[in-house]
Amino acid sequence: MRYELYYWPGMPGRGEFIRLALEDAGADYVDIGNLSERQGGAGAVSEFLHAADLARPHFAPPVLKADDIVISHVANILAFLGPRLGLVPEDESSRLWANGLQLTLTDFAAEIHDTHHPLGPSLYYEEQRETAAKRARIFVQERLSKFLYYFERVLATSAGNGPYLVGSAHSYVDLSLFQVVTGLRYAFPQAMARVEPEVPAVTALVDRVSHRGNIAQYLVSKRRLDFNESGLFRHYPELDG
Ligand SMILES: N[C@@H](CCC(=O)N[C@@H](CS)C(=O)NCC(=O)O)C(=O)O
Repeated sequence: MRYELYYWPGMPGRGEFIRLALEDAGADYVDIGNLSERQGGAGAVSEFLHAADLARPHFAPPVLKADDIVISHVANILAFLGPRLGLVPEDESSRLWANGLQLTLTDFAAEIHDTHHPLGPSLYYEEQRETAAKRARIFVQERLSKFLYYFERVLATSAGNGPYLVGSAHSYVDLSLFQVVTGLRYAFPQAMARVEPEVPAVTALVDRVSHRGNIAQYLVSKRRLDFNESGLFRHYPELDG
């Protein structure tokens, strides 16, 4: 099975949550948006989203294609991939728990995005700087620690050699929390330096994930894209109060 990932080129963005699961499991996949121009490249994602013959059009990437199954939304894609890649336990209650945690990360990601785009994605950051400064201040003072303390609390119940978010084994949600914390360290280095000592289990999870065989190799490969100011996690020093 060769999976096809449709996501905007040149940035980790929300596509990275899917890449990490595929990479961790050593799955065969094509990152369509980052193919060379000759191979279809950047325009392929837009073409795919707007194809007139799609019976079920999708609103926004990431979109994953697995033969004739086409899925959008990070949490939905991971709920599909988790069992197939061995990245979630088998029982229904654990799968629903994993999906709930992933949806909390979806909410967290939306709030992180809104620190630099509080008025919406159709305006440039430069057109909403003042509102962004207010929004980011509240995010840094209240929301950042509230979300991280929540995950710390979940990890306090972790069994096994974790810390793990779901039961006593590594899961796709661990990979996504790794990505969120890594992105936050890039976007808000000062705020994270203050909060991280208070969430040692979260930090330990990030460390554990970064040392997993396939992930460690992926992180130093060309497939791992750098954070930048086009993506979800952006570093604007003025927002990192
Ligand atoms: N809830 C969706 C959000 C998808 C999303 O916001 N995608 C962004 C890129 S990261 C996009 O292209 N949005 C286009 C738009 O909102 O108009 C998910 O979790 O995948």
